[in-house]
Amino acid sequence: MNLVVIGAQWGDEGKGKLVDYMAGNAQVVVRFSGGANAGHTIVIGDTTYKLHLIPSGVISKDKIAVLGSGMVIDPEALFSELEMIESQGVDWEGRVLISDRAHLVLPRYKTMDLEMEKDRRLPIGTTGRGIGVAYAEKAQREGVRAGDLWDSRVWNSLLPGDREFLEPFRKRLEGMVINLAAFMAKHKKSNILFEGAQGILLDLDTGTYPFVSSGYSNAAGAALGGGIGPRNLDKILGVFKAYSTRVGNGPFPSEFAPEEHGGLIDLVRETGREYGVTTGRPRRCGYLDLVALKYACRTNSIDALVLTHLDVYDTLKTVTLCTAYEIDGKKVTDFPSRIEDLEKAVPVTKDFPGWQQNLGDIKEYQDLPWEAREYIRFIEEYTETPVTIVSVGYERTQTILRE
Ligand code: 2SA
Ligand code: GDP
Ligand code: MG
Repeated sequence: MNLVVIGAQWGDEGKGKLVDYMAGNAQVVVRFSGGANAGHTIVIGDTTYKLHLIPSGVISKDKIAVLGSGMVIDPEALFSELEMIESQGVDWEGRVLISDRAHLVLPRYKTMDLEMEKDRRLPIGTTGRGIGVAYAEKAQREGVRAGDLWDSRVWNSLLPGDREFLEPFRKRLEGMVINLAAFMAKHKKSNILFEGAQGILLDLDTGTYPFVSSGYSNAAGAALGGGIGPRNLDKILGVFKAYSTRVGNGPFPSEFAPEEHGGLIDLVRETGREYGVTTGRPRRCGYLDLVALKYACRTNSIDALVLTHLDVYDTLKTVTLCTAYEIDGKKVTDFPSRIEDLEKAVPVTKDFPGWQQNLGDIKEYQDLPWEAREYIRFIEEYTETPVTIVSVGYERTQTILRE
């Protein structure tokens, strides 16, 4: 079975943790988009792995981890990440493969990214990893793909500086670069897990444009960036948190007001460790936004939702979520495309009684307090999508499977 895991909000929903957990049933894990802007955290016992480019499945010994065609790969960042996981005891040799169609990030893209950001009238708050430039070069048909390192026609057409930078990687990447479509055809009987990056509200097409990243975070990207056709995607899981976060600029209708609930921001940020894995930036925090989550379900064919960070709300007397927006005096439940509307939107909220107990050790769904189950029931009813997995802590073991 081919399973897709995507972020159903603005990223950092806990995709890394879930992919590592689900990798147990897969033989191959394919990251289908993004680059070293992403930060996926996996905690196993005392060890914390912070991955940016390498698929989260790499932590499990016998899995093949593929960097897919939809990715933009900074080769320097890739090798420093491989060294890092190696120093943490992960034996990756022979298990990390790269699509020959994946694009490479050159050092000058990172400089351009930072410079463009300075000149923008509406700064995005990019991670400075050259992501937007790499995808722009790809769209302009000026990009360099991993497989092009051995294409003499392309190689000879590169700028001398770019060739000089890439030269050592021709050797280092040799043996890692594959024809992904052929690989997928060969593995058609395997269970393949497709790992998304960022979240659907940062997707170039379905996100809050222009405050988005430049890859595909939408589930549809799993086919394009993963080397298979769309009918071969069997199941789509959308990961979301019990609340919302966003790093960088752009509209965030359910963002906590600075004075909200005497420190709800601090509680969420500190308990949920809401700091950027790549840049260390504090993440903006807010209520769970069901208008946005329903939009994610609609535009990604999400079969089932995975709720994470429920434990972060353990101490609250009241748990609140957003059910609609009020825009110019009108109630809106369809996620708008206009930034102006999203900025004007006043969240319409609904309160639920808090459970006020620790969820971290609970293993069975029916052992969750009724207040937590009621919160989940409402989310399912609103989004018309079942919540089949609940995460109650950052450890691999703190995961409740419902079915
Ligand atoms: P970019 O660098 O061009 O992709 O930035 C464009 C926008 O996309 C946002 N973005 C992210 N949002 C959440 N998490 C991301 N990964 C890191 C993490 C972020 C970090 O896991 O914490 O460390 O800051 C990620 N990557 C890109 C970005 O903030 C811009 O709003
Ligand atoms: P990703 O980008 O979606 O993989 O998520 P990140 O790794 O950027 O951020 C998620 C953070 O939350 C990481 O620090 C995880 O270890 C942590 N985390 C994941 N699931 C849970 C959970 O259920 N509860 C808590 N408290 N933390 C979690
Ligand atoms: Mg992240």
